[in-house]
Amino acid sequence: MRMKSTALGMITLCLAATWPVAAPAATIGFAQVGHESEWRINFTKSMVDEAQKRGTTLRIVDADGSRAVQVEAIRRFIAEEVDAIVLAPVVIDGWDEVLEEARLAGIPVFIVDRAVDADPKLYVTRIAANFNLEGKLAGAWLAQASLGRCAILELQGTPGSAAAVERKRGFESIIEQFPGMRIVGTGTGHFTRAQGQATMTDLLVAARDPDAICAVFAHNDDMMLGAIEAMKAAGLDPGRKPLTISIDSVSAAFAALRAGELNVTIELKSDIGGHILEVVEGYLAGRRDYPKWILVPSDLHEGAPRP
Ligand code: GYE
Repeated sequence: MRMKSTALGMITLCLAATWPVAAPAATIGFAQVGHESEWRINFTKSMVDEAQKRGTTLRIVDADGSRAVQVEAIRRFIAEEVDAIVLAPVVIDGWDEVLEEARLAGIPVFIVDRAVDADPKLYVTRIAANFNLEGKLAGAWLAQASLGRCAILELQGTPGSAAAVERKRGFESIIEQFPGMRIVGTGTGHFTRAQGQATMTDLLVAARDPDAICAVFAHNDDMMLGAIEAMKAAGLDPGRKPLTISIDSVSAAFAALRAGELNVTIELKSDIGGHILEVVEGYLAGRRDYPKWILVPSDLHEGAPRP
């Protein structure tokens, strides 16, 4: 009896040594920002679909816009000994301590979408679009459409988030080249439709002459869709005056483009789950030559056909 089981054990060992053995499916913890916009919901879905396709176990925490919840989620992922952590951070700052904890536990971290200001040694890479370029594209479109003369209202995304900071910076870097272009009112709409509408209502009340507003720039489509309602309620004709520019290219924005209420939306791909998991699993399989920023390219969509 004993002899038999030893022989069997040896056979098993031999097989393991000579046949390629499939790597066990990875378990990945994903700390997601929340569900504030159509873009975000599409992004979460693309992660779920892609994980399913690959047989990857994905544990998702929806932080509902809270950094504290994300920090707690990362600590839980570390305690659960996941193979990798994917962090889509709400805001830029406040990550060093928890990322150092992940490093000490030997768990690689991948930053996706918004950026962090943590020491780059604490994460493998960041997979994201160029938010600054998106702001510049929006500013350049408006400079041409208004011939460099425009009083602008701006709806900003979540304060302290890389998407809001960089889109504002990129947009301003273009309009400050034109003495006739100016942001005359600005406020945050936290990337949501409801707050975009509320903030635009306030900005229009505060504007000395709402009819003189030449354009509205919103850091995402959802806020713009809310703002369009506020503009209409104030008797304005969005898409004609003011001109309307936003970012994301979600399906509801295309409907607004077709209705002539939105002039332009800068595309930010949300189906990036495949791209992200490809990198994470490549790393887990031993690949180490990733740059610190893997760029997701932007694109531009206009409302009206060119003459
Ligand atoms: O534009 C917005 C979302 O971080 C780039 O977050 C992302 C932004 C996106 O809620 O719709």
